[in-house]
Amino acid sequence: MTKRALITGITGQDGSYLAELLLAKGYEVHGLIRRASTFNTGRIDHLFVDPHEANARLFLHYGDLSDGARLVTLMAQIDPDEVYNLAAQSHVRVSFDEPEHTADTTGTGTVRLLEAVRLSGVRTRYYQASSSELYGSTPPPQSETTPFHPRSPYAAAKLYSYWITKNYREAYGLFAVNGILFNHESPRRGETFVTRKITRAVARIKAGIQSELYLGNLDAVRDWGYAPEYVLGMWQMLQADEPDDYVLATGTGYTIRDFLDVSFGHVGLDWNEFVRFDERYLRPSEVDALIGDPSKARERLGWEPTVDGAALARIMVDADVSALEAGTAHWVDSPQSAPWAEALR
Ligand code: NAP
Ligand code: F7E
Repeated sequence: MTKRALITGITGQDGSYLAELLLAKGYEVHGLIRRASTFNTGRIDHLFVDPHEANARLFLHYGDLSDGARLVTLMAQIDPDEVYNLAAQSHVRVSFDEPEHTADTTGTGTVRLLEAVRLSGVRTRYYQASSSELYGSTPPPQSETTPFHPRSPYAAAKLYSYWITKNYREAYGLFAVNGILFNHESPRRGETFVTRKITRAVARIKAGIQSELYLGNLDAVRDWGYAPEYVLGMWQMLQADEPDDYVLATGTGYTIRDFLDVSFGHVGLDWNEFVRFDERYLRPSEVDALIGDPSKARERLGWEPTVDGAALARIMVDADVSALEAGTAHWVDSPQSAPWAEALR
């Protein structure tokens, strides 16, 4: 029997890698996509197969986490074996500018999706994209038993999602899990997150088309891993015998300065010559240090990350340099414009 999965946030970094993984495992994959005036499918264009073809296994559906009725309809239509809720307003700094919108999508959106599971009566397993931002100001190392202290509207919204997921597990017996994922990055990372902002700038400075890079706090510590390894962990959580919550992290912390050292150093440049400070990138309340303890995922799921922050920086710089040279700077491996135009309304 072919398994069916529904991914919200399929057009995002993680959604695109998860779709690849599930298709490779033989799943039929359904993705929720927001209608926009321009196409937002750049990260999944390379997976396109015309849905009229018999071998098509990836299908997109318009919907939004703010539209509960649509979620119920889709859930009943698709009848998925697994649901991955990756959709969110995921930018921490932006959540201070748009706290209400962030609460609506990153927080309330989760209960709308859980209600869609419950009301449609589908028998499915549910993955919730929880975050190391939940720990906020609680010092590292952070594990599944570390107390939470969120420091942003984003983290507060994710805290609600974490607990409502647990509640649906306890109240309704749903196979629902929280993946508490520490920062994970890739060449497909959004350009305004600090790692990608840096590696893109390295490529552009090396090519002579950018001369300065404006950043905020360089002292924060993050535990950066490689996104394709983290989506494997998501899938592993849904294959376990019992639903539970797991931390995914590398266990190694780097400062932004460390990431700058490796990234600029990789192409023979000194970041001190190019990086400038701009206070607009500071957060009203910062998360100083996140370093995860992934022992539980290693022991119970066999999940093992192999790429640490330094290796990641080199992967991302190499990808941004090649993409710039090839003239495909945006999504690296999918230069064509959206082929979905023929397949979507
Ligand atoms: P991302 O690249 O920002 O992708 C977010 C996805 O959510 C996009 O597909 C976006 O669609 C979609 N989305 C946003 N608002 C929506 C709405 N109202 N209705 C439906 N879809 C909506 O995020 P990511 O890095 O892949 O992260 C995936 C998930 O893991 C997020 O929930 C994030 O908060 C969480 N997380 C990420 C990390 C990390 O380090 N990457 C760590 C822990 C947790 P558009 O393409 O149309 O914008
Ligand atoms: O910031 C500092 C900034 O925006 C990392 C999301 O995926 O991971 C991500 O959240 C650090 C912070 O990621 C700039 O102050 C300095 O200390 O790349 P970021 P994040 O806030 O850690 C968690 C786990 C998630 O769940 C989120 O969805 O870098 N920083 N200068 C900067 N950050 C940005 N964005 N831009 C700067 O110019």
